Amino acid sequence: MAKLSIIVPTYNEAENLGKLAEAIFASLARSSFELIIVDDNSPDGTGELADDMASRHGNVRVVHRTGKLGLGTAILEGLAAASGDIVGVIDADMQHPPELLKPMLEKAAGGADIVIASRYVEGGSVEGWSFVRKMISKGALWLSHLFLPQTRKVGDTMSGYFLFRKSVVEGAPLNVKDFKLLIEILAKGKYESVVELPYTFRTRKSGKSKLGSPQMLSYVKQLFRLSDYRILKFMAVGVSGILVNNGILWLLVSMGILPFLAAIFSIEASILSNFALNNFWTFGDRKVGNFLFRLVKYHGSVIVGAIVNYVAFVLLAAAGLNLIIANTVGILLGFVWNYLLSEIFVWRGA
Ligand SMILES: Nc1nc2c(ncn2[C@@H]2O[C@H](COP(=O)(O)OP(=O)(O)OP(=O)(O)O)[C@@H](O)[C@H]2O)c(=O)[nH]1
Ligand SMILES: [Mg+2]
Repeated sequence: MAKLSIIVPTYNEAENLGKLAEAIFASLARSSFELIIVDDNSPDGTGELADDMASRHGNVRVVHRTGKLGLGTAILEGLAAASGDIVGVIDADMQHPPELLKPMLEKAAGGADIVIASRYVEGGSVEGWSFVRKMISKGALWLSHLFLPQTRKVGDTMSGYFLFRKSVVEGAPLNVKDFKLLIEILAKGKYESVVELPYTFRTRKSGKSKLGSPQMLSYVKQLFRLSDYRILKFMAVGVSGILVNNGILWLLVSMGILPFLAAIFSIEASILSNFALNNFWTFGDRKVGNFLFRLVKYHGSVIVGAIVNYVAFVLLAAAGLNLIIANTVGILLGFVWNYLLSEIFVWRGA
């Protein structure tokens, strides 16, 4: 069987590490594996405890770092030290059941490129989380699916407990100043099959959690970066559309064309320019379906907003408002309409 390198990042886990190691040894008794503990100079003596374990077991190694440099880079240092063909990551605090390692390793040995211990597939769950923490986790999961289509088939993209073939990440530039390595691997790795095994994420029994709002911010930054800043591009295109719409309206009216005719052309021009920019820039990496069909679909998705824009413009202009102001109000109303339609019609909840 292929060799497994298990990376355990630790910061102040002295109360947990012994138990964890014992459980891992029990679960993998008949497999070839090494345990790599990456400790960030924990004040509670986790590092010394790890050294002691390494002196008693030939397959335990310790990477000492100078201070609390973060979970993401700790795992990467463990990865650099790993000699196995399959690499695993597990938390030290017993929230990840070590007995699942055996079935996970079997899946990997059976050909899966990535094996994820998952809270969000049939049979998985979380224990003792507040409503707010559940919502944050679900929201974060939803964001990863929204931004990174490669992750959409994965139920628990935020898992910190997973195995992968080392070949999956060979040549992939893993940039984990941010902290969710699995998402980085799903976005940049080379893999075909991903398997998820359910587990229950237990409450922490000893030690303290190290998570807070800086991690959430760095997660959002990670998604922005991995999605090639798509949402920001989309917003920039929206702003450019306002300029195109108003610019062409102004041009046509100053050439003597009647405003209610000019607005039709200016609105259509902004739809076309938004489409072109989104097609070749925002979504330039996605060539799905035929160009003309995409153009038709885009019109379908913005047509009602465009009509709202037009009607508002005609009414406000007829009431004597400055044409550019009338049109800008129309554009914003069209946007609000599109949003409301999505909220209460397209994605209406139960
Ligand atoms: N080396 C290293 N390990 C870290 C660092 N931060 C966290 N860890 C370890 O990473 C694992 C996960 O951290 P936790 O604080 O348990 O995060 P969590 O499980 O999402 O949060 P809780 O549910 O509150 O436990 C644990 O094994 C920690 O000891 C760090 O800066 N450096
Ligand atoms: Mg934890």
